Amino acid sequence: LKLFDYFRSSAAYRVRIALNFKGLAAERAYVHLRKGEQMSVEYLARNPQGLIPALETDEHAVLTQSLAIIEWLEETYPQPALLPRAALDRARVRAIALSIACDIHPIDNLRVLNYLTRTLGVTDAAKDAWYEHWCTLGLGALETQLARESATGRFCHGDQPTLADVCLVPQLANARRVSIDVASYPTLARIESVCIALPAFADAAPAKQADAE
Ligand SMILES: N[C@@H](CCC(=O)N[C@@H](CS)C(=O)NCC(=O)O)C(=O)O
Repeated sequence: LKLFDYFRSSAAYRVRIALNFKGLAAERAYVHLRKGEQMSVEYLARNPQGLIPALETDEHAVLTQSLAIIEWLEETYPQPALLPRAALDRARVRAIALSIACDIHPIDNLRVLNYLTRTLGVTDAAKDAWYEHWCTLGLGALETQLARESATGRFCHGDQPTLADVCLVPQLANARRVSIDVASYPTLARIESVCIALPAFADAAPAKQADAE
């Protein structure tokens, strides 16, 4: 396995957690997003979207989209599992994961923020307000959901880590980077503290990566 990675990419961070959780080693190829390496001819040949992560399998298939990659890992290396067994439980876990991966993360992505400032000419302050608005809106809804649902346990779903936690922890790291007060989401912060005590999560943290700056 070879992961096309960037330490600060929260989508790649999800895949790093999943790989660690399943005890899988992956070679790394670093793609520096701030230097625009995701738009190099070489990388675009692998992923025409120009987004990190991508995972190259041992058979040289290139997988893209972090959740598709993690679902592939789950199907190929089922244990330990990141999805519960029952269909209703799986739907809840996927819904939490997708509320982050589809509704929070994409509109706060680097290329969106660059478009706001470089193309639409909004100020840095307005760009930061955009980020905070969408991030706090999404995290607030997730806090309400997780706080009131009995299916929430030590982790987002029950007492084992799932795909939902794999998405939550990197998104909270992103929120902190833009000075959002994570403590104001007590359920999310509590789950995060349980997750980061596990080596699979801790070792995937941006600061621990070989390309960290
Ligand atoms: N939905 C994609 C999102 C991938 C994504 O947006 N990756 C970001 C880093 S977290 C990226 O490569 N951004 C480059 C850019 O915005 O130019 C996934 O889950 O893999």
